[in-house]
Amino acid sequence: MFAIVTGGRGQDGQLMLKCLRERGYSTISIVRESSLATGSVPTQDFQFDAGCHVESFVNLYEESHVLSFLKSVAEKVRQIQLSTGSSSSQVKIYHLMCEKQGFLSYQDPFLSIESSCRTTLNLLESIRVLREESDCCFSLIFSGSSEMFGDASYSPQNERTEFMPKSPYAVGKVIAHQLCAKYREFYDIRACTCILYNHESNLRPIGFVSRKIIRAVANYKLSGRSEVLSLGNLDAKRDWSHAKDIVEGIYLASEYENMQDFVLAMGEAHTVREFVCYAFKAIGVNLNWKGGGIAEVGFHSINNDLLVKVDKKFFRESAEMPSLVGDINKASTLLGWKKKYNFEEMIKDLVFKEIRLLSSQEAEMLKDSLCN
Ligand code: F7E
Repeated sequence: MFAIVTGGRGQDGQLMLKCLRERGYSTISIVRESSLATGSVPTQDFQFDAGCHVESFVNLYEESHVLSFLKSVAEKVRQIQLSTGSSSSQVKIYHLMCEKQGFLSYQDPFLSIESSCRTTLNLLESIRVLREESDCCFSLIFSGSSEMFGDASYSPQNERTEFMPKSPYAVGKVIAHQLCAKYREFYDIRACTCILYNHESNLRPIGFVSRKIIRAVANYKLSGRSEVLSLGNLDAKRDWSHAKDIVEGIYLASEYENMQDFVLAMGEAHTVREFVCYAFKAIGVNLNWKGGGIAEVGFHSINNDLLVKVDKKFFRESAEMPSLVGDINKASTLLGWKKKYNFEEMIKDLVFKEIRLLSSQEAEMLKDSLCN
């Protein structure tokens, strides 16, 4: 079993690679040229054997690069088949990379749109060309976003809900999604989109509100000192899931014989304020809220430490997405997808992991300072 994962250094890429390796896949992780580990080889020269995991760079924006990369993968799969007698010639491509997400896509709309559309089209076209030339059967699983629904007039959204994208990022995702659907219908290529709502883990950068909150809570637990957590709109609502559950859903979608698009979400929306409350609750702290709007603050209910405040600079104003909720009936019914974490369990898991992460970093730093 073979798989290629684009965006291999991102949250979803890392979790997808782990999920695939645990299931015995040989994997190729496509990463940015700048994040290649020292000693990595250019893609066309990579050694790819059964059970191996390689990391490489492919210029996904260049059609000829994508084609020659997939050609060399098909050839290596053929060699592995010959040498091991294996009959598997399927290669799944999990296309998870993206640049300039959400409202940040206004900073570089070309990059944001190209990173979805051009790369997806290059992969689809290469798959189409290679289908005539090789026995290798590629399938493509594209990661869409709830932001494709943008200003949806009703919730929950499902696979048939009209798209009303609000940002260049979301426009790019809609186009790439439709390309996958068209190639599936017109050329009978195995391609689908998983429409992903917010999904979090400790691999998220601090720029995401989930990681910002859990980092602050973990710091508070470890240091006991209150560094006030400054947030934007506490009333903003999101449909948050654990990223591990979402990756499991993507995997099940990729296994589904008759490829189709799936919405993957928790199926309920919560405010940023609720997220903060559950995060502090995980370390045994209840919050008392005072004031409202920009003046709202959250205090430790027992010792009165000031723990949370609102800062206008984190508001998105007109770029804010409305509250969206995913309808996961199709994924639950057809894929048998079941989530391990509810909203509270997800936050607990993230907070405890963050505490372990910070404690081990502190232990490392202490060790370093003793050695120096
Ligand atoms: O914001 C509010 C903020 O930055 C969540 C991406 O994966 O999901 C992700 O995008 C909410 C927003 O994620 C702060 O206004 C309040 O309403 O964690 P986020 P996102 O923008 O929803 C979608 C589905 C994607 O497709 C994207 O690629 O939290 N919020 N206070 C804050 N947000 C941040 N970042 N920081 C704050 O202080």
